[in-house]
Amino acid sequence: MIPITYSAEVTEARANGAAIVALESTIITHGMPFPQNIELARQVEQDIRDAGAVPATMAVMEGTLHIGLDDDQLSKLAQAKGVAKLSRADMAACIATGGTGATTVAATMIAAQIAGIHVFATGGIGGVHKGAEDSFDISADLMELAQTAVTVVAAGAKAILDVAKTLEVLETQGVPVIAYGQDAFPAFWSRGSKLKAPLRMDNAAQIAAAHRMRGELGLTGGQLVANPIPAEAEIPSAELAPIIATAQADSERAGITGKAVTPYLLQRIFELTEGRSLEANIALVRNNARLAAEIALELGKKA
Ligand code: PSU
Ligand code: MN
Repeated sequence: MIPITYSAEVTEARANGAAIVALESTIITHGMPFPQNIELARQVEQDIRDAGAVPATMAVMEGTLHIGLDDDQLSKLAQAKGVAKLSRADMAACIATGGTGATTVAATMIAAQIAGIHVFATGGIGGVHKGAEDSFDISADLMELAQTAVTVVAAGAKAILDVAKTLEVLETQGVPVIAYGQDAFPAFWSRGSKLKAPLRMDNAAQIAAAHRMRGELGLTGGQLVANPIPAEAEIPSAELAPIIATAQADSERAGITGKAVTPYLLQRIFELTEGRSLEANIALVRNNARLAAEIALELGKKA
């Protein structure tokens, strides 16, 4: 049996068949500094409630899988040191040994599926890292999208990744990549990019219908919705390119590998932009939460 706990509001939402949106916790523990991380975590949950759905932030705490955290738990996690970063490979061991860990996109999708939650909002997904032809560093998030039926709303992929290779792997793995309201695949801090997204949809109802149809066709896996950052929060990619290159070089020089790579790069970029990247990050996560709530509400309607 899985040691599992549902927050009070998620328990109520499940009983009433209300729309629920999953949220990850690695963005809180490894993606942003304190106290902005807890402020964002609370704000995003409230955005989801304001949009008429219920938030479920996922985490493993002392060996229990939490589907939804109360404010105390959220605040504890945001300030805890040495929290594990859980992907598909780590989740069972963490729960079985009574550990505490934050869920990445992959682990959050697994938790969502266990709880019967179909929609998940985050900032950026993991992907194929630059230089992956040597390092083989490809996030387990991509393979999770290929096998777990959750629609993930993100703002595209950060330029710390090789975005073209990331799109190729998603195509190979049969993951629909849907740009929201535009043709271009958004580049996280910027709305546009030179890359065209394979699919485009202009409203939440279409995304919900496509999610449902994949289930009817018996296709495993989820969908990636790439939602461009709001125009007023955008940072031009030319400004960030040299900063990302510096972060990358620092990471190599420091010999960072494995699951430490993404948190290291994110932290370096926050430092090098003196927090400017953080403001954009917050705006896009909130924007993704609102769209995810709309999709969850659409999925809740009788087809
Ligand atoms: N990209 C971001 N912010 C993040 C992450 C990625 O822009 O917080 C986190 C997510 O939790 C994602 C994880 O699932 O990093 C990917 O880590 P890795 O590349 O080690 O698979
Ligand atoms: Mn990796």
